[in-house]
Amino acid sequence: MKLFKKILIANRGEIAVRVIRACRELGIKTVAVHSDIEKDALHVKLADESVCIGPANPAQSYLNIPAILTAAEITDSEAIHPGYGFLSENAQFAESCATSGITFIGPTTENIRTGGDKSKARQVMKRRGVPVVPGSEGPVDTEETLLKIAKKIGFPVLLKASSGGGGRGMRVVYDEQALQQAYNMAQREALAAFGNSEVYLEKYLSPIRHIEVQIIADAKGNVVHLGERDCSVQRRHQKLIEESPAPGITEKFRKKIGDLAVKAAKALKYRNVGTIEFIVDQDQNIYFMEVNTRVQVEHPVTEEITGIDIIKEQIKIAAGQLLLIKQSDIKFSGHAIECRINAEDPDKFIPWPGQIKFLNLPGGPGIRVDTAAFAGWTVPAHYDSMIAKVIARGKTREEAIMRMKRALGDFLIEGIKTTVPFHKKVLNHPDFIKGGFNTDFLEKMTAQESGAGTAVENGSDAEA
Ligand code: MV4
Repeated sequence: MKLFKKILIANRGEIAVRVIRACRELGIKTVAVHSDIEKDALHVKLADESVCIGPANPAQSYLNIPAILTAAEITDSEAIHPGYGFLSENAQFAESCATSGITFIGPTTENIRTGGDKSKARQVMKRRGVPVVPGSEGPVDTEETLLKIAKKIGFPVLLKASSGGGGRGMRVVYDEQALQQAYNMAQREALAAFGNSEVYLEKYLSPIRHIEVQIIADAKGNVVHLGERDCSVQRRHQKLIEESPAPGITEKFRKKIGDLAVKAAKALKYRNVGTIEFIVDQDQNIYFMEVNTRVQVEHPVTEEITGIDIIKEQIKIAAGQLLLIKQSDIKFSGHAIECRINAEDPDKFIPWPGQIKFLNLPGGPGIRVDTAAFAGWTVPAHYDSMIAKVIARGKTREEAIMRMKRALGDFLIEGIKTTVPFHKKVLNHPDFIKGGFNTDFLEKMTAQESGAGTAVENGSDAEA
């Protein structure tokens, strides 16, 4: 089967660079697109061709569908890779690509629509026997049903926007008195944020672990999973550290969550790469949360322990190839951890854009760095603050942690602040080292710090 001759990458930063690397290895020519302020960005330098698609404001450039489709047409690009964020989960964009005769490298428009409708996805799962958290069957449209379901499942409950996701548009309700007002507010907020007031109800489970499973599916309905990732180190729904395998889980649990992810993908008639997100409670019960219909930031940890290049698989499946990998071919080896390095104040997590005066990226045994940063480059204030991903692999979790600590020590940067000192703190925390913590880990860590007044040393960092 023939692959594409040329792909346009409708993204920027490290993921654009990551896609270019996969294309190089596959012998595919690449086209970068960029905004006015990014003509000197690394993805532009590395691509075979580049096209300026508009001003710095993402709405006028990286989200500008007509400009991107025009860029694809004038460069004779056969396919578009959307990366993550921006247009990657925009069903209308996927459809416009198809209309223009350009292959969208991702799932079907239908998959994107269902994935974007959290209440619908939940319904599909429930009907097909994938466990979901107790709650409403589809959106809640009257106050009577709301109260009836809340009483049945018991408080606390969680109101979620159908068009939300990733923690956006969620509201915890602790008792009956607060229910009605929360419902009205949730609907109003959902309408304002997503243009859709629909909300649904779930029992609020806490504490929980956030565990997701990478899947790959072809057009014939063959599906494999590439194991799980534990993403429980989050701050305000922003993942900061991810790892695979999930610490402390048994082979039996791993098979169970993997099989559920495959079942979920089949229920959705899913095609291409995707992630099935679950929450796991204290009793190891697994519940479906969402399907993410894009390649995720944290995909490298899975690549590191399976040896499978997820971006290449994405491209091959979009070109119509069938899966050559069987589940029994997939072997998991060692442990991988990813730290997201953001250009932010490491204590307050406020963005800290500016020019990088000096940069030493870590390397050496077991270290991979996915980045588009270089010395002299100015981190723009207009986009996401993530500037690098450091991925450490080891034969064991202990070895991966040790290597990550060494790599973070080698991550020298001057001119801007980064979250490197934060990561050093987490990697030295006894609860992180133990593994198997919940999503409340960071809150607990921060509370301990301020409570005991134990300032962790970070004075040796090179940040300005
Ligand atoms: C939940 C939950 C507890 N109970 N749903 C957050 C991201 C989105 N994908 C799903 N999320 C959650 N859904 C039920 N029924 C807990 C989370 C959750 C979370 C909630 C509050 C604060 C931090 C969190 C971190 C991860 C997941």
